[in-house]
Amino acid sequence: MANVDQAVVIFAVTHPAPNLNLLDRFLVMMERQDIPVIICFNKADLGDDELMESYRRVYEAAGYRVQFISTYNDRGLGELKEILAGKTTVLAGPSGVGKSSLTNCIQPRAAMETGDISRKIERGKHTTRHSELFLAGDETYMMDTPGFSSMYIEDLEAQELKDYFPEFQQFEENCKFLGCVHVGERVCGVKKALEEGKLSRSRYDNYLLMYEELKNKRRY
Ligand SMILES: Nc1nc2c(ncn2[C@@H]2O[C@H](COP(=O)(O)OP(=O)(O)OP(=O)(O)O)[C@@H](O)[C@H]2O)c(=O)[nH]1
Ligand SMILES: [Mg+2]
Ligand SMILES: [Zn+2]
Repeated sequence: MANVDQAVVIFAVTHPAPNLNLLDRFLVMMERQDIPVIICFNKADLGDDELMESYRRVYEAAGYRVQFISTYNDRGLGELKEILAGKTTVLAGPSGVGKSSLTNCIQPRAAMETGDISRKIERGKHTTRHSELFLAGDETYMMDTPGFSSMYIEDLEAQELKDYFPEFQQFEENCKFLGCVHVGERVCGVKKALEEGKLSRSRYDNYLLMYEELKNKRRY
């Protein structure tokens, strides 16, 4: 992803339901490459307000900008255009969330093919097969990409993972041990914050899953 200024990661609020584990993995990848991320939930026309607010709370608390959009009723598209203006942005996300639909909304000449999601398994059908870059305004470029369905974090020591969860940092001064990984340590500021509801449970649980995965990988 050379020469990219930022990534807009797109998930659907529903159809397909967002896989927050996949989102958190993507965020770690981008944090590692120092690429700013805007989190965009599409299909807001189908979304339940309470659910959408819960997503907003989790990710704004983690320090990310969260935008709700709909390519069907144009909700949030004006703000998204402002986010894109003057930058080169990669649109990333799982299949079927509306990346190509959004590309067509912003640059109708893109004429990207879009595809229904499978009703039965609620998954996209990998309609877009190659990444394509489009001019979307003055010095503004956007790249539509194929949907991803998994994300492997490589070449990372388990104990470094915490550095890519930006919201942990503010609580680390309350950790007793230097290099605390916030897993089994006694007197841990991050776990305390979690218990006090100052940190999102889903973010922390996904941290733990990734941590265990990275730790086990080292044994091979
Ligand atoms: N309800 C609703 N459906 C949408 C919206 N935007 C896109 N869709 C539908 O979602 C389906 C998938 O859209 P695409 O644009 O092909 O999704 P994609 O992310 O490009 O998928 P891949 O190319 O497979 O990665 C299509 O049936 C679209 O019509 C929206 O805002 N609301
Ligand atoms: Mg597509
Ligand atoms: Zn700790």
